[in-house]
Amino acid sequence: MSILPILYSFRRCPYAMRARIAVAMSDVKVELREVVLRDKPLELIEASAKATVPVLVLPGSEVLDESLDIMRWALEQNDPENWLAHVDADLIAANDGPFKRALDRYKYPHRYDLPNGIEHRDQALANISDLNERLDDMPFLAGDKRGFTDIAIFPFIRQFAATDQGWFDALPLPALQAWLDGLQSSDLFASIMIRYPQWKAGDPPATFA
Ligand SMILES: N[C@@H](CCC(=O)N[C@@H](CS)C(=O)NCC(=O)O)C(=O)O
Repeated sequence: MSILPILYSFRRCPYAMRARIAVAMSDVKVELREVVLRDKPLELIEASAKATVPVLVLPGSEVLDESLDIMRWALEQNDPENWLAHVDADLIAANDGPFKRALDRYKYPHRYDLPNGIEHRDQALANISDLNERLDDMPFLAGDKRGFTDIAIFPFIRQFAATDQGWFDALPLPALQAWLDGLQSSDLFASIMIRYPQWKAGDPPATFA
């Protein structure tokens, strides 16, 4: 058995991004196994039958298969920027629930038999306008410094922005745009977006963080 915790991840998944960011911030060493979603390894499915990413398998075989739990687990080991003091559960629930639902339909309307995603784009816009209002008053979503809430939410806003970057950039939401720019151009974000080849059983462990 590996002595390091094993993190099953997919580079472009926003849930996996927030888990990797928290793990990187905590500086806890893990073995990273890059998953291709259409070709999931048996080891992932055996660890967690729902087989979403991210999944963290701890030595001793406890399994965390929710990204927010992985973030908490990492930061409970080491939380140098005190991120756990800035958890706004309601805001994160609004992101993971209605916003994510609208984002999926905006980005992939054909998967939902929709002619286009405009209606859902505009629903999502109501949510990000609320975030912009909050960011008019303070630089981050739950205080003066980046924290758990920002990290949990921004990978999804990034995906929303990238769906039609020109449209997003033209929105009159300067506080939100500046917040997103700052987080996605950070060294921390660059460090978790390094590419790994697809993991196969028998590969030497790829360490992360
Ligand atoms: N609630 C889960 C959601 C994770 C999730 O849905 N991840 C997507 C990728 S972004 C996934 O693995 N989907 C399964 C699939 O596409 O087969 C979490 O927070 O970790």
